[in-house]
Amino acid sequence: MMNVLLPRRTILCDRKGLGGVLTRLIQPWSAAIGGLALLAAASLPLSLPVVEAQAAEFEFPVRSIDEVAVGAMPEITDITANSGVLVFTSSVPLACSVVFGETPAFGQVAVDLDMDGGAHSDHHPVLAGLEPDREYFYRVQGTAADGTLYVGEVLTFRTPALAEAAEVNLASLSTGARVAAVSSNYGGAANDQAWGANQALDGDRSTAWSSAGDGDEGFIEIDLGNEADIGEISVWTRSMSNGTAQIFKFTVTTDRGETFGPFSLADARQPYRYAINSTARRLRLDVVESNGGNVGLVEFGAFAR
Ligand SMILES: [Ca+2]
Repeated sequence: MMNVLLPRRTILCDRKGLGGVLTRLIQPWSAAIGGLALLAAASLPLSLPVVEAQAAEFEFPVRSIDEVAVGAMPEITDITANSGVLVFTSSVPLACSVVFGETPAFGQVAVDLDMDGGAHSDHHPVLAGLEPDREYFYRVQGTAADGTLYVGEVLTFRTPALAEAAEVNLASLSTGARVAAVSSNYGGAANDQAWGANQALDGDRSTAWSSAGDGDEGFIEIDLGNEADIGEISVWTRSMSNGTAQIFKFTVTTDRGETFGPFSLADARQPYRYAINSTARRLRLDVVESNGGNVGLVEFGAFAR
């Protein structure tokens, strides 16, 4: 890798090909830095004001990476909770890097593992050490053998959350559960209509089962489709801004006749989980205490032990 000795003074570079000439400021440097470090150093915001170029011996061209993208723009693929891979094919061999981080100031750089100190055309640097469920900013940069620096736009991607998702909700419509009985649905709706009981099993926080004014008489019975060893249930009560429809206490009874609870619900903001440790095919939730009205559930869940 060739080191570049840069003097302690302002260095300016033209950035053409990204919608006109944008001159960016890189300063000050006093030590020999490697080409990759230079790439990282070039990760200054692209929105700096245009200033006049000087020090011709230190000017170098900066162009859009669009100009060397073959067919598809660089993109992050195979994103897991902890890593991602940049896939990019360039028409010009490049020493390629990706600067990335949780802010547009980046802070980390990934390079091709198979770079072998040279420029090439098939790039797949791994962005490692990511945190789950975070947004990341990144920019692709590559240096060609003639010194041209190709730079992409600042883009973002998001890592998924860690796999709580691996836990199967046995009381979900998507896993074969169904509503066996319900005290009522608001407006006489069928179970699969708005406010119908299915909406407590649909995995959607924007929908809810609402009874038709059942208050403390409200209940819902769920058939899991198969007998299962159940460790916990989760209950998310609905509520209304007029101070009704919220369940405060409930019991759960299995088709084997075991009753658990009463359990208390702290609020209507989220689901709460309760251990029942039982074997059952059907689970019936009975409201024990509420503030009356159209009680119901945003979601109900059951999880294997
Ligand atoms: Ca729902």
